[in-house]
Amino acid sequence: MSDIMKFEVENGIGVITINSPPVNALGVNARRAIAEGFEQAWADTSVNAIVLICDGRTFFAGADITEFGKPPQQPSLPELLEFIETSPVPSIAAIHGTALGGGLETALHCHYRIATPSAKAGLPEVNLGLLPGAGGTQRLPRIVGVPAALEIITSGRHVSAAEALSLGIFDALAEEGKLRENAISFALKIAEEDAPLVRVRDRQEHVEKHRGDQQIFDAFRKKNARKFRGFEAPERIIRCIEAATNLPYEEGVAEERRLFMELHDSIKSKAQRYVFFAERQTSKVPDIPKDAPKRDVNRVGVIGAGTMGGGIAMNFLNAGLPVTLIEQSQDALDRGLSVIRKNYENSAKKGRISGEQVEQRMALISPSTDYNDLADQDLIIEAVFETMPIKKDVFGKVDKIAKDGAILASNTSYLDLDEIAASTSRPQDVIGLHFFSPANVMPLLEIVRGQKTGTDLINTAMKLAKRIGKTPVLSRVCHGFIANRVMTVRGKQADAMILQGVSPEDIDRVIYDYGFAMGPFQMRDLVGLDVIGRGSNEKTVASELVARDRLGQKKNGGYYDYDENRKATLSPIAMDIIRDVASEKGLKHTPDADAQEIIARLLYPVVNEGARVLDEGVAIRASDIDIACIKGYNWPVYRGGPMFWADTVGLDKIVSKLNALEKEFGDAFTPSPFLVKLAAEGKKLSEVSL
Ligand code: T1G
Repeated sequence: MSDIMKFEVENGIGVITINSPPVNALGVNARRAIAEGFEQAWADTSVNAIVLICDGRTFFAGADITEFGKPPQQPSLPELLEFIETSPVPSIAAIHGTALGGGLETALHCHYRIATPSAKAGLPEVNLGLLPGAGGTQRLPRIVGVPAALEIITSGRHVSAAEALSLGIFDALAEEGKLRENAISFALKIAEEDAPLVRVRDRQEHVEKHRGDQQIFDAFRKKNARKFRGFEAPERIIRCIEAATNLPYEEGVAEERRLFMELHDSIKSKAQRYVFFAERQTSKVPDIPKDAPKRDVNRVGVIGAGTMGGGIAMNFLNAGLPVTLIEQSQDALDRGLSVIRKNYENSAKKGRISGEQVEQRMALISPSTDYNDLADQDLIIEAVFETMPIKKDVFGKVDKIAKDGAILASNTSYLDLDEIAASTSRPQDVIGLHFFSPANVMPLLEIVRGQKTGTDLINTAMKLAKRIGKTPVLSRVCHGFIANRVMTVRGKQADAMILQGVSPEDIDRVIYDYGFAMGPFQMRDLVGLDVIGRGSNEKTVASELVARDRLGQKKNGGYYDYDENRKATLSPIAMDIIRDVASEKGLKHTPDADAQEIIARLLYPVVNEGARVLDEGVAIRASDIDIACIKGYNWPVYRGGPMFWADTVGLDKIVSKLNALEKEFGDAFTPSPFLVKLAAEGKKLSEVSL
């Protein structure tokens, strides 16, 4: 008898309850328990209908992702679902929380679905580089129709209960908190009606009307080509839905199985499944238990209402937290406030928030030019100019004003937090909260732990990150912390390569083809060369472009010239500057570099720097570095990040190439001894954890 399944009969309704924390994932024990429950229900002649429900936080949230890649255990999910669908009595799935992936597929093998108003449904397998592999691609179109199924399955989004009801995914809504009771009543009504049992698989009306219609699929592919670029799952999902439309169910589900296994065995899906767990590891700090003390944060102060300060403030406003926004002058404050308002109004125009929410959030701001207004804030974040004297001055002032126990945070992107902390009387209350621009958009939040930062502060910051919808990554103090430090080497090598005669266009194309949204030079033109090159005194191509007032897309072009449609063509002026700077530096021309060479020159040093970051204890695990690069620099998720990707390339191959590059170009390529050791021992870089 399974200890995670309870079977009870109430008024002739057999209630199967599964309780398999944390999310009732459909691991082998849950699958066997469900089978047992249905067998008990069918053996009980008093049972006229069956309710399948879960205890805990949610209905089945999908297959157990930890089982992927391991030897399959019977019954497989498809086998289980085919089994429960043979039910001779009506089966009703009672849904709360998030019925996702295999969880929703389980519900689609029941005759009916009832849910709480707060429940959500979805087939998010695409986020794992997979597709619904237990009939979801064949059944959802049979309920919601082809267009909606294409959008829901390729986006992987959660569908609200109200939308699910209107689409027919749910047949009824229960009262919040009365799911079990309402599901039993619903089952009683169904049993009394004694209507013929219709299986989802037998419903043809929604798919028949698109039979033979190739256009709907081709148009969908075309519309989403940019979004799907580099991913393998969306195209296979579309093919499954084509099969659902044009083939009998059995053939369609066989095609789904075949395409699922192709994805399951692919490196890109393994990378995305790795990222799924990696992003859930980042908030786990080995020396800080989850229940460690933390501080309450209900009021936030932000010093600096510029691009970063305004964006940072918006994160807290979005979470409903009041923000005291400090600037040096009323003009600067007004400018900052108008940018925040404009950002919100743009979101409202796009329908992301309502006009009322714009006003609610703006009303949470207390603008001020007086530091004394920070006296009762729980958390004070400075986002002032990135120079140590200014940071120290700000922290010195805040130290005198902030209440005891206030958290004093710096948004510095590379300065020494310990030195900043030392300018206060309370280094244990000082932490780095490094947001990535645009701060209200980019999901990465590097939490910088100083030598004296209190563990309760770390715990508080980890929970605060989740509260404001950020992915936290813990970093010790070093120049550039994690994401900027490892990704800066890519930029350095890109600069070196163009001075050795490799075209910026070739470099950008190779990096784009690897999966980044754009290459380093296109990115600089987009961000603005005056921003990129700020603070550097060295004569570089970028500084020369700025000197000629070529700031990138925003002014006169940069590495590229742009037509009225922003179509880029490599700029002859930039090429002249490159040749001038190269000849001044006396750099030798490198033979034409092919894509493989460009990838090695730009990305192997990133891997190498990541190994150093690990070896120095700056990051607590390799997968944190991957998450930092994915969430901070849009490293393609289907590559898994630099650490995971390095394992797919082979550490020994990377080390030997670095050795060769070191001989040719010097110590920028000297392999990290830690990387050399891992390669020699045949270990995986992505599995390194403190
Ligand atoms: N399998 C195994 N563990 C899972 C899991 C899953 N499907 N979902 C969550 N967990 C763990 C997670 O690692 C964490 O563990 C804990 O549960 C809480 O998760 C055949 C092939 C359900 C919305 O993709 O989207 O079905 O860190 O921190 O923020 O067609 O988890 O505590 O040890 O995310 O409240 C499809 C994935 C699978 C859903 C809850 N299903 N999960 O979010 O908590 S493939 C999914 C989520 C499939 C079939 C196919 C979220 C959540 P720990 P959490 P949360």
